[in-house]
Amino acid sequence: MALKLTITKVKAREILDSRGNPTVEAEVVVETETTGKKTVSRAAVPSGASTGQFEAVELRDGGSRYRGQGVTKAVKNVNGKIAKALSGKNVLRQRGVDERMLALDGTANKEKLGANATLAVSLACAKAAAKALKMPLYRYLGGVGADGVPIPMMNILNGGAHSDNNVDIQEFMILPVGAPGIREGVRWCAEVYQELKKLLKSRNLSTAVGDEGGFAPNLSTDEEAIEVILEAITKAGYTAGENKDFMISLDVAASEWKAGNQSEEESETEGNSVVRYCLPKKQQVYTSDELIDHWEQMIAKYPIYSIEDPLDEEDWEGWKKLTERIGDRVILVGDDLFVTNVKRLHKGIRMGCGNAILIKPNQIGTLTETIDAIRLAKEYGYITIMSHRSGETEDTTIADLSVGLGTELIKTGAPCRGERTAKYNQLMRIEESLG
Ligand code: 2PG
Ligand code: MG
Repeated sequence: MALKLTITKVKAREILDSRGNPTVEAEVVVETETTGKKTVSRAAVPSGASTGQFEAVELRDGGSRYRGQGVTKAVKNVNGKIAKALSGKNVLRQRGVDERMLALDGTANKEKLGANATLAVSLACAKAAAKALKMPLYRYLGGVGADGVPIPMMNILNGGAHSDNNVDIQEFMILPVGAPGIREGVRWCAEVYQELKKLLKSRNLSTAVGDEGGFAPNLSTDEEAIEVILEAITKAGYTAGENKDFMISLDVAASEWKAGNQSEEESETEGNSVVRYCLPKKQQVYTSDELIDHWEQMIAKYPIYSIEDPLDEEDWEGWKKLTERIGDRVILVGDDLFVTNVKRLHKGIRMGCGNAILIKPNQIGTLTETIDAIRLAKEYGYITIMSHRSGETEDTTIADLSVGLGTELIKTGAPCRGERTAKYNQLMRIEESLG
């Protein structure tokens, strides 16, 4: 007889995220048919600041309560429609559960139910299934395939929409590529982080932190951020470069830099990309082609492992050119470009845009669709990176997803702020249990 874990209750509530904004937490109760034993699990969803235009809809209430950010509508959707639709379903059929929610919503971007409502339930279902089977979530998701822990990308200097300083690039990350595992990797990163704090202090620069726990000082150029991080790596006793201890990664979040289209005259030259960029803080202007040159110069100058969203989410032609130009030397990560969406990833694969995808479950709204995006990426040799959002909760599910679904990397902020360290701490526990 097939095992059945019946969903007997689905319930949501409004809780706070790390920026003090409300978000959705869902609770799912399942009953093991053979024993009648009940298992409860919960999951909370995060929220972005530099949100991609093509992400699934995060349903917010509007009005004056919580300055319009309330999620009572999404909570109501879980407690009403979703609870009713899932009642009695077998939680082990994750795809069936998620497809039921997709059908109930009926829109392409989940605007009716809200991706915050669907994802909270979807993840809580997976966690309930794993718990009822007495398995860690990563093992339930990955089976015997879950046998490694990803390399962390720690965002130790924040700019862009994540901080109030004058730095335009959103994230400067360090990757302990030479570390023998996550425990050592976390230690190396934390040591560099503390060294960076000391360095900034000695230069009378701010050591206050941004949304993701990285420092957010004012600097004269964005390149200075890389220089000071490289100095901190050296001061901490490590080396930076290919086949060394550390590499650097950037998240440009260039969709935030888009400044409108070029005039017809400007775009007349064949092959010219039509997107124009303006760095919001420094007010520096680039065409797409100039920005492509800029990234080529940057990777020649610094030990850069990857650049995320180096161009706008609609600058497909620019992405194609950039990938042709430097895709053999650096990882080019689509975040706002792909939004964890197989349709957009398919387009990127077809056109030759990027060679890696950032995986944010709340960009798409269900676990099943997240798994589909990872599968497609892997099929075409794209690197996969599990990711947090700038507004997070203490929920550590993405740590298990990264191991269970086998993403090569994970980015979940600095080794600072509880909602960030919770994920790294969970990865260290998982590494220990993998033996
Ligand atoms: C990003 C993320 C996470 P946000 O751009 O990659 O670091 O930021 O959640 O604000 O979209
Ligand atoms: Mg990003």
